[in-house]
Order: sequence, then structure tokens, then C-alpha cells
Amino acid sequence: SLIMKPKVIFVLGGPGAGKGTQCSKIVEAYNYTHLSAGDLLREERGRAGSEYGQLIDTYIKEGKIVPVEITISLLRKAMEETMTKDETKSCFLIDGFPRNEDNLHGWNKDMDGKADVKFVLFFDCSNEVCINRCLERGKSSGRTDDNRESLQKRIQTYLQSTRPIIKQYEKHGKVRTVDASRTVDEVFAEVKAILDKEA
Ligand code: UP5
Ligand code: MG
Repeated sequence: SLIMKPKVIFVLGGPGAGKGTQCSKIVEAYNYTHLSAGDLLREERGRAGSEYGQLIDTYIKEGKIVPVEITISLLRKAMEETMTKDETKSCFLIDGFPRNEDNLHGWNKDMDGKADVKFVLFFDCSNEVCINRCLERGKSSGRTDDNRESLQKRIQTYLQSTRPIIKQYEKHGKVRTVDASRTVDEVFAEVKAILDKEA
């Protein structure tokens, strides 16, 4: 086909580590398209006639990870739409995915050979900083999971399910770690150094 094989960077880190913030900055400076799995799920939750709205709503509030079939179909659709509109847009930041074994298996089953995962960009940050950032954002975000109760569950899920996925990629030398506890600009300087080296 004429469409290029997509190049993917998985962007991972705890809730509120700054994945979305940094992805926006990357998009301004590099030819990447940002796809946040969480944003896509929230959009699907709000779509009239979605058969998954209620399920997604419950999972997000509980900080649980949505079954991969749903997430993958949203990610695939978004990637295909982007590349159909503009053939040169074949580099993607996939933010907040894969979060557990189910996600990883689903990706490998569906996307093996169809996309090149370059590496995992890991925003490393203490739980305390993560929680405080989300609580601060919660004053105005309207997100149903930016409250203490949901945050406790999100952190738990992150430690139990997502950290092991990052560890697996680490074993294969596929993780680029950034200290995410610093200012937005300091973090982005580290991100740029990584991207410039890899490009
Ligand atoms: N902020 C950012 N950087 C800062 C810095 N350096 N210094 C000071 N403040 C900083 O940032 C969070 C807040 O911190 C903002 O107010 C920002 O201004 C400030 P943001 O960039 O939004 O952080 P991010 O890491 O993107 O936080 P987010 O809350 O989006 O992370 P989560 O991973 O928790 O949320 P996500 O949207 O990815 O997932 C939500 C839920 O969806 C999951 O819990 C799960 O239930 C579900 N989900 C799935 O089931 N499957 C998926 O594949 C993905 C999601
Ligand atoms: Mg985010």
C-alpha cells in the first residue's frame, strides 16, 4: 500500500506525570501526532450511541484498565484517519498505553508487523507529585477521576499493572527515562535531547 508503516513512541508514566503536557510540546516541535488513549476513551464515552459509554465511565472512575479491544480499535482508527488525510503523518506518540499485560498482548496480536515501536518514553515521577498535580488540576478539569479516591486507585493500578510493562521494555533496552518532577521546560529539554538523538 502507499501508506507508510507507522512509527510509534509509547508514552508512559503515572497519572499526572505530565504525559499529555509533554506530548503537546513535542507536537509543536516535531512531526508527530499525539494520540492519548485516555482522551480517545473519554471521547468515546461521550459519543451518542456508543455501546461502551457506561463501561468506560465506570472503568475510568475506578482507575481500572478498559479491555484492550476497545482501546486498540480507537487507536487504530485514529492512526488510520491521520495517515489517510496526510500520508506524511506517520509518526505517533501513543500516550497512556500499553498499561497492562492485556494491553500489550492486544497490541502485539493486532499490530505486530504493522507498526514500528521505537521505544517507550517514560516520565518518572513520585506518587506524591503525581497525586498533587492531579488534585490541583481537579479543581477545574472536570475529570471524574481527579479526586483522592480515584487517584488512590489509579496509582495502585499504575504500580501493579503498568510499571511491570515498563520493566519489560527496559529489559530490551527500549525505555528512555525522563525525570518528570522538574518544571515543564526542564522536562521538555530532556525530551528534546532524547528525540534529537533518536531521530
Ligand atoms: N503538569 C504537567 N507537567 C508539569 C510539571 N512539569 N510541573 C508542574 N505541573 C505539571 O499533567 C497533569 C497536571 O499536571 C496538569 O494540570 C499539568 O498542567 C500539570 P498532564 O500532562 O495532564 O499529565 P498526564 O500524565 O497526561 O496525566 P493524566 O491524568 O492524563 O494521566 P493518566 O495516565 O492517569 O490518565 P489517562 O487519561 O491516560 O487515563 C485515564 C484513565 O483512562 C485510566 O485511569 C484508565 O481508566 C483509562 N485508560 C485505559 O483504560 N486504557 C488506556 O489505554 C488508557 C487509559
Ligand atoms: Mg494525559
